[in-house]
Amino acid sequence: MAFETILTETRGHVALIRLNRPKALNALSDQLLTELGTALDHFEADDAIGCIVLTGSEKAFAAGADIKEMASLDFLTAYKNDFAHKIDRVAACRKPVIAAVAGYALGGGCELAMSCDFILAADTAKFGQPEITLGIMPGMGGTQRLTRLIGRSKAMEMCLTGRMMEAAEAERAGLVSRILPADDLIDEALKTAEKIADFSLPAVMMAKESINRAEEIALAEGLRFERRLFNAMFGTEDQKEGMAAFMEKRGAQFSGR
Ligand code: CO8
Repeated sequence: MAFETILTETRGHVALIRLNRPKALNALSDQLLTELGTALDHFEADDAIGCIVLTGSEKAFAAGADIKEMASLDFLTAYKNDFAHKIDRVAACRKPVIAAVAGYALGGGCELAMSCDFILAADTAKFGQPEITLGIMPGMGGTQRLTRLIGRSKAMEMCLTGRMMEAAEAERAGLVSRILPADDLIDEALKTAEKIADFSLPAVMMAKESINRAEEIALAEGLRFERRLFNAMFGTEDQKEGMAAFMEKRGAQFSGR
């Protein structure tokens, strides 16, 4: 696949997507979000891929939506084109997507990272929702996902002041799952992704789907949803293989069936 604003590669069963607009600190242009969506379509459809890592550069995961592109937008164009909806493709990906964040993850960049399934952060990572300093508010999930992840008080403070959060605070607050030395970020993210990709793909996809449901519905319905997916697992060859391997004291070889 040839893209202008992202780079893609595969390593075994893992796909690595790198945001690549270095001169603009990976600002999320319309083209970048379109290309990202196309890459996700491709990797989601590729049976050989079990997990996707999304990353940026050492300096910036992404410094937000492209301000230069947005500056002259009028209401009707913004409303009709609904540029922000393109980020929905990330959360809609049925395979796991890990955000590997180094440097700035600001505005739409923070929102993009939060659209992934979890965030591995370099010790250099800085998260923020600085839209308020531009005379706007978050528009790609910042007021919603950030609030669910770190709670109302911190989300409110970050969105109302635009202050940045360092990696350590982000981990304490529950925004990121782990902090890694910057030099190890990509290797560790790929290792984590390989581990996930080696498991049963249907089990991974259903676990992801079920956890995502937890954010949308009440507990009793969520538990019923989980139970239905759990019972469905007994229709897979991978369940037979996983449990047989345990009893035979050997490693499981999952086929994704
Ligand atoms: N958009 C466009 N260009 C950018 C962006 C951006 N978000 N961020 C950085 N750049 C560009 C700079 O303009 C500069 O380009 P040039 O060399 O041509 O002037 C280049 O990247 C390097 O940036 P700096 O020189 O500013 O680098 P510094 O190291 O001095 O500063 C910062 C780094 C602190 C990250 C600084 O660049 C900054 O504050 N950037 C803007 C951060 C921001 O406000 N992000 C929020 C954007 S709004 C948003 O994301 C809304 C999401 C909802 C969208 C809904 C769509 C309709």
